[in-house]
Amino acid sequence: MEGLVIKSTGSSFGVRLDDGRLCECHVKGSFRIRGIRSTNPVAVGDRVTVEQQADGTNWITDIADRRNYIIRRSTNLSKQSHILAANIDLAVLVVTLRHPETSLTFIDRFLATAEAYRVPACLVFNKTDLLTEAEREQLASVRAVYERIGYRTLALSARSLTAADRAELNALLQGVILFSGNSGVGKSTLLNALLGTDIARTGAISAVHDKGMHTTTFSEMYPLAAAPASGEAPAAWIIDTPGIKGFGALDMEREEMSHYFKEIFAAAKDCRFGNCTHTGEPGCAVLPAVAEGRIASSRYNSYLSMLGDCDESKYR
Ligand SMILES: Nc1nc2c(ncn2[C@@H]2O[C@H](COP(=O)(O)OP(=O)(O)OP(=O)(O)O)[C@@H](O)[C@H]2O)c(=O)[nH]1
Ligand SMILES: [Mg+2]
Ligand SMILES: [Zn+2]
Repeated sequence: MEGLVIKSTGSSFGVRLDDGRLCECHVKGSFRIRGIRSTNPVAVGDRVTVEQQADGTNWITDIADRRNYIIRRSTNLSKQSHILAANIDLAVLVVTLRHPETSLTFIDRFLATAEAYRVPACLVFNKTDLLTEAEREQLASVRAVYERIGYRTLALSARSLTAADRAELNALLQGVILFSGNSGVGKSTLLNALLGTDIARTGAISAVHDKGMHTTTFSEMYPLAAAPASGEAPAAWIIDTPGIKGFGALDMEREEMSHYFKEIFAAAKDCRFGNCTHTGEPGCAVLPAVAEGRIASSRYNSYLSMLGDCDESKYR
């Protein structure tokens, strides 16, 4: 039997078989994807083959080749990595300027990772209802940084979605959509608002730390349109994921890091040396672009911090 992995708790997987039936499956301990050392060999979004044993249990026996996936390497530089989801049409990074505050470095690390894995990404700035007038201006300038690079950005309040927000989201959300971001930014709240039900659990953010409390604990995919058991595949699936703290650079080479920062990559075409890392080489075209404000300094700093990860892992 063939199906789609729609839920992952780490130890078991929810699979929607192609006839519309849902079943709980397990994976043999020895089963590993070639070439990827990850904590989870099977991820939400994977197409799998399922075999039912005589005792009624279901086992995943094969995983189809992935079109793409997003992988997160833990920031503590352990070699372990975790596949957030596979076969993604769009990664939506939900971020908040306040309560909690998403760092620009976090945004850039996420976007660079998405570029590295060729997953289209966009940004949803949530909780705009909590912003002061001054913070709204800050939001506008942060959005402008990303829009100028070519990333689509939306600003909204998931708690009170307007008809215009809904229309914009529905046009954007086609295929398999990954919702990612720090804990407490409102991923599950936005999902519920789109589905019109309180299907995903949400949780208040900590008053003491102004951070989320990791309410969502496993990844799950929700159909945006057709009912899951109707046999007919829905037009869009949204994957709600647990909040993440940070993104470490993957096994990227120093020289290729700038490929994942679109505007740095574009400016680098004019660098004197093909292997320029934009850290002081003569004839570098990126440094003047940063100095003149054509490249945001926050983006350049994020680039440097990811380069730093490469060095650390190399000289360890
Ligand atoms: N004021 C305001 N609060 C919001 C908004 N969206 C979400 N919240 C609140 O933020 C808190 C966290 O929301 P969740 O949806 O649980 O956040 P999450 O991103 O799913 O968090 P994790 O599952 O922990 O990763 C809840 O108390 C929500 O009600 C918003 O637009 N405005
Ligand atoms: Mg959640
Ligand atoms: Zn350069």
